[in-house]
Amino acid sequence: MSCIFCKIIDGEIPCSKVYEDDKVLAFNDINPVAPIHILVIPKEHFDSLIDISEEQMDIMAHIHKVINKIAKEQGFDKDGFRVINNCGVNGGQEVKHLHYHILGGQKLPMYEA
Ligand code: IU
Repeated sequence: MSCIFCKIIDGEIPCSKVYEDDKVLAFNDINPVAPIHILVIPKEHFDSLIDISEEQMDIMAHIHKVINKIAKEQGFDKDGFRVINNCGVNGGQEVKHLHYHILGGQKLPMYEA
């Protein structure tokens, strides 16, 4: 098993854990680009968003439920935050294990799509 996020899930590689349940893990990004930068990943390995079948979509609702909970715990319900999913080569995805970035703690810069 070569996936680095699977190794983090298995405890082979340590992480700064923010939240965990039977389906997802959330931890602080090792290279934060905002004052708060948390990654939320499913424990089941999916290469990316596009690799989830219709039957497997329940995990997406769960991930969003966890993002909502973490955002409230971080106090982001007051000033807002950003959620990012980079998908595939053109999306700039570097780690091939589905993950959502939660960014907050300051007014985030905009970029042109
Ligand atoms: P991307 O969406 O695949 O580009 O983002 C991958 C993120 O995973 C990136 O922000 C890295 O800093 C982060 N990360 C990490 O937190 N821990 C790791 O061991 C590795 C990458 I590798």
